[in-house]
Amino acid sequence: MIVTRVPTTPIAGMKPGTSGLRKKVAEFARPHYVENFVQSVFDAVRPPAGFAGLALVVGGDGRFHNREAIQTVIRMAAANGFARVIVGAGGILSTPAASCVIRAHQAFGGLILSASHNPGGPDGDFGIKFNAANGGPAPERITDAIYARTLAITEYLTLDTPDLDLDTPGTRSLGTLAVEVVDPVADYLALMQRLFDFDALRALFASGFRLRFDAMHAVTGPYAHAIFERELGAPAGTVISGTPLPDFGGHHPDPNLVHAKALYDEMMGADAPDLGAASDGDGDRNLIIGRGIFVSPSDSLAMLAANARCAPAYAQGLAGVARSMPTSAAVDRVAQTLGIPCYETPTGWKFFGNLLDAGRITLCGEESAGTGSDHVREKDGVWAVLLWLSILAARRQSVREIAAEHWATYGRHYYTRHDYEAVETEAAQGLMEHLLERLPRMPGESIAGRRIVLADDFEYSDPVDASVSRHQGLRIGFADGSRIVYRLSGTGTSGATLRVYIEQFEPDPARHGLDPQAALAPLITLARDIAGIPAWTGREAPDVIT
Ligand code: G16
Repeated sequence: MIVTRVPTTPIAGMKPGTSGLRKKVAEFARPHYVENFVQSVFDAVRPPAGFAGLALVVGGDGRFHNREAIQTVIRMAAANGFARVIVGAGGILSTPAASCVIRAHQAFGGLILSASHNPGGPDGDFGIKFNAANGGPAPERITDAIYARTLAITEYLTLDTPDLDLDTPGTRSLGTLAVEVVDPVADYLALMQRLFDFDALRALFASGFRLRFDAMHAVTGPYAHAIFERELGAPAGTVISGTPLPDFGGHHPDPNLVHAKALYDEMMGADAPDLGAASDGDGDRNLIIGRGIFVSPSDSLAMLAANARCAPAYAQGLAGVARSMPTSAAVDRVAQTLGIPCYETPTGWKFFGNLLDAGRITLCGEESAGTGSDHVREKDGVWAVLLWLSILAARRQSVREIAAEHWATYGRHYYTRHDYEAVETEAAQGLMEHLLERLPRMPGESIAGRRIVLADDFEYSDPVDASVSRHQGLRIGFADGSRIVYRLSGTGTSGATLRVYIEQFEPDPARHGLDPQAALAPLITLARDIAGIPAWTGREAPDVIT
């Protein structure tokens, strides 16, 4: 095996964001771009004894540029001395499945090629992230080291070899590297069979229960066809848009009420199925809609936590739960009732890793449509649907009935997120800096009849490794328990995306049936006015409301 050492120079802007490096495809397609980043990852994580004897998992969500990038990664893994690469057939592995495969095969780690819910195709986005041996996204100290390496890189190691056949399962050699092409679904399906009672779920479908799962022409198609239709006996057609396409069929694979509008409309229609669900580009997010009712991700997390015992994996109860800071406090109330701890972390799944590894939490989730458990170290869209199905099978009630009972028991956290996308970066930063500067004077002030009791820049001290993460979002809390949070997204690729998270607690069951936008209208206006959003951004209204 002749290793080629290619001289290179640093390329600016390779700082990993909320979840790895995400850029336009055109950027990733530049000469040396993928190579510089992958070599920087290898250099940052290389053990003292090198990669000899170690396995690397590689897979992606099938988006445009996936196949080219995977061939590059495999050549570089061989040149850098890995013993094995485990790659999903066709270059496909959903993000949770990649996490599962890393853990199942005791791999050193994995490279996941995805820009998640971001649009795909030649003009869309691409991304790469490194997951460690626990199956989870690299923590900040590793992503910081990777970034530092991208600024100092002088060469990368590769081979001058033709592309490998990655479509046929089996093992082939590339120099001293064994390349194992595996069924992307097999390990993941085996794990789901251990977590859930597949017989009970088969009985649910046999009783006429109807699910509609929109795979959005993204990576969950093969998983959903295999699990819902073939294993659990849901009729053909249960899974729609189930073939992964490089451009996601021209759609935006973000399972929210804007991009999964057709599913939403079907679920609000006269003959709606019992459960509607969707997942995103790389299969880690989930959207849950019951017949006639959308369940917000924050509520879904709370309802899953309250009912997790319905699935065998969680029958013994939960060790604890966690949510990202902007996620509503609905799950906090469930934790309080269950008498278990509830942790508040910054946005980003990587922050749950230590808590899961230490056994402090069993379930966690985020407002950004992510829910997961200690079964892998990523959020998991198909798993979330299986847990909802388990609850519906056990309780024999509709989603609407379960939600109404939940709110009657715990109260309802009305919640919405308003996104202002592709805002000029300087304007967005100016808005945040101006607000940050005013925060210390806010506590004690009253605005529009609401007294501010908390105003800060969220900071997280990890209880396991004591690392501190600063500047994780600006919070303004009011005496009545309502809250506004401002953050700049760490996953966008055009300008800045301003996220405004708005939450208000409603204890009175007589007021639980309102439309969230109506229930929150005064607070939404307040959020706009406090930050001066139109003046800074030139926008009168958000681009996406979830
Ligand atoms: C990623 C992260 C999530 C985060 C989300 C939104 O999700 O894994 O933890 O909540 O981005 O982040 P931001 O608000 O910074 O855009 P995904 O599904 O894109 O990998």
